[in-house]
Amino acid sequence: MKGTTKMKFEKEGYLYFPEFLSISEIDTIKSKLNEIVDNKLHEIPSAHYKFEDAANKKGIKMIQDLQLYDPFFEKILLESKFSALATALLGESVIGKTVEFFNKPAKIGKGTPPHQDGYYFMLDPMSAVTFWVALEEVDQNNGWVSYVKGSHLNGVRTHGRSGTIGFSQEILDFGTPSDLENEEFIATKPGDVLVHHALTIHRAAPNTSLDRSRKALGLIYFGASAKEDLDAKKAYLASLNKID
Ligand SMILES: O=C(O)CCC(=O)C(=O)O
Repeated sequence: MKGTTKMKFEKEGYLYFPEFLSISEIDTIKSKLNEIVDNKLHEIPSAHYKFEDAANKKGIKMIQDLQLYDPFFEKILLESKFSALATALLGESVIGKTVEFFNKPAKIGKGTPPHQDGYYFMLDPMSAVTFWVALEEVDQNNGWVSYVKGSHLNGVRTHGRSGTIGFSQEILDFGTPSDLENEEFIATKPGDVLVHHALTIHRAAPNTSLDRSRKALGLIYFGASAKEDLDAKKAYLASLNKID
């Protein structure tokens, strides 16, 4: 990675890498995911996957911790271009934390509320990055992702309940002139990759298209120096279980 790329990441809080993965790599990921969704969901604890239509268990929305259920995803997390890039971006060795599948089914896929991953991570120092891998064409109609440029430099904003399945927290005062002026929406093609710092504010639009899904893979890495506040995290997770 070039020094200027790292400087851009440090200044803006996110990067866009077109064609980071090949179409054949994307096809393999998609067929692995299809296999899990169609035939293996029952092997995964129900707390680790969610449907957009929860009442009718229709429209898979997300699967968490894929690395625990398939060695293919464990390998992508631990021995890949992603872990190498995370190391370069954070400037230290990294720990691969999780691989997630994010989908927004056509018509019903809800928007992802504005949030900072670091609010959930509870790390000190906040050394962590999230990759977002487009598995399909994504644009304004089916749930493109946006970032607020430079927002990682201003600490953690106040979050509260969002009411959105899978993304329970949102930034309560999101939408200030500065948020909106600095927000960039990014259209992506299969194989394109976005990466953001744990404090970068981001969200995604709903899928209002009639017949296109919006599939993506997320990968999270913590820097070796980042210490998790495990008690705070436990208390936070317990509070979520009580109210969600
Ligand atoms: O794909 C989405 O809708 C949200 C992704 C996200 O919030 C993330 O990658 O941190």
